[in-house]
Amino acid sequence: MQPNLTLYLVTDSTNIPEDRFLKIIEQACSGGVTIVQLREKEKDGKEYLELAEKVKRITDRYDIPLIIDDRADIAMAADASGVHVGQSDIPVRHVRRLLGNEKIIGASAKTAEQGMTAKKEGADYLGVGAIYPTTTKVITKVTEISTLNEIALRTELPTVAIGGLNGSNMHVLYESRANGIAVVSAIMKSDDPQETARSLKEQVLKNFRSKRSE
Ligand code: TZP
Ligand code: MG
Repeated sequence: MQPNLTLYLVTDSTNIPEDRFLKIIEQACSGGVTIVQLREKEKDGKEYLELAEKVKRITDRYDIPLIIDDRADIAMAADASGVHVGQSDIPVRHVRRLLGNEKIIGASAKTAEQGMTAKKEGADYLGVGAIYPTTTKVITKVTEISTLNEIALRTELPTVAIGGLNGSNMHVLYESRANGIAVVSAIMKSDDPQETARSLKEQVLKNFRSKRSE
């Protein structure tokens, strides 16, 4: 299933009380994010699942797909819309076998080869980055926009750009083949997540090449 990647919120609950965390997600949904990924690196299964269920109650109300980072088991138990895997996670073909064809599977790709492998194994979309250095806890390196374009062109999969992106720097992607942007800090650390989501989405819809031809 191909999701709408226009504005992709990737969560980070580090140092945020749970009620505030859920409120930020709610506000981001009401501001217009098109897809949400719950990304938890420290939680045990039980805690991860309980949080996934709480987040899904919110995303369901807005009819927004909820993707679970790394964990097919959590996604299945919470009946989430899909899973996102990186290069060191369970390979896409296994996740596809576990989740079936109706669910969304995203994969991180830094090269066209990685993108082609993910496509062959059943990925629906690709995450490409980091476009800019990021302060979010992640092991990554900067990926050129020319590489993103090559990945999108060769795989013909929808592609979302990630890494250090915000309203002031996403212009570097206007002429790229990206279908949207994925952000953590821009929304999670915003004083007004609803307004930030609204304006980021408007900026993508107005300026991205993929949106002009859609
Ligand atoms: N993968 C590549 S960069 C990144 C991930 C998960 C983090 C992006 O976070 P931010 O705060 O939008 O830079
Ligand atoms: Mg991962």
